[in-house]
Amino acid sequence: MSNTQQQTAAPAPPRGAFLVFEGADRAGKSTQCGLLVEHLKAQGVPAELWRFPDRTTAIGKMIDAYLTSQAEIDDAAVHLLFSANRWEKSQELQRKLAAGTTLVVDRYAYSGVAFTAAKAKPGLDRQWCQAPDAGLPAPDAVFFLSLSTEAAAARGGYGEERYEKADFQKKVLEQFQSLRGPAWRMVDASQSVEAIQQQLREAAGAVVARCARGAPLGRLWEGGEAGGQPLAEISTNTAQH
Ligand code: DGP
Repeated sequence: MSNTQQQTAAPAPPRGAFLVFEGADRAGKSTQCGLLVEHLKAQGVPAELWRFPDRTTAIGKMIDAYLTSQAEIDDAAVHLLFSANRWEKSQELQRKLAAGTTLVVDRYAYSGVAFTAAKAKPGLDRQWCQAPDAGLPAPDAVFFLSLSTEAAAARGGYGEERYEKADFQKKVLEQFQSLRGPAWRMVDASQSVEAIQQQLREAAGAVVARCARGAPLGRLWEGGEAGGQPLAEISTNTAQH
């Protein structure tokens, strides 16, 4: 970069943080997301809770019909619907972040890849599964709530929806493992709600502060695919993205 370019480069504007929660069903994502949003608001950080799939849109209603087994949709087609559901919200998502709102998002494109790849259908490999989400805003942090299928089942069993079966959830967990990237923070979800929330608050606070200083928003899948660390390790290394 030349001297002139260095002098004219404007500092990146402050923005909200894009925090994604992932994990298998029953890991406690919704509870932790809700608690984190309330905490951030109480701290004076503008924050909203989002979730994918967003079942309120026209595309989301098709996804809901599929998940509740009221509709059968081809595996490739439904994969593209889940991705389209994220794309249709992406402009609003970026506007909110730019306006300084932190978004706590329950599931994102990682679920998209893991759930379809776990079906192990010919032609629907990892690369194919990732392609439709390429270019979406990348989260500043992915909090992965890690819980064994056995522990999840012990929490009262799975629900009625299409994917809520132990053997399938095991395959989904395997797929998630191979998606771990540098922005991931692994959280042991077998701990108490309070203990998990405390760790999340500390880790999220550091990410919110980094984004308030103007860290640039990335794009999927430009962040590399390796390097996720356990949450305990990142508390001494919060600058890592
Ligand atoms: P939830 O509302 O978080 O319980 O999610 C509904 C179900 O849909 C859950 O079993 C996970 C699954 N799911 C979430 N996102 C995607 C996606 O993008 N693709 C697929 N195939 N499944 C998804």
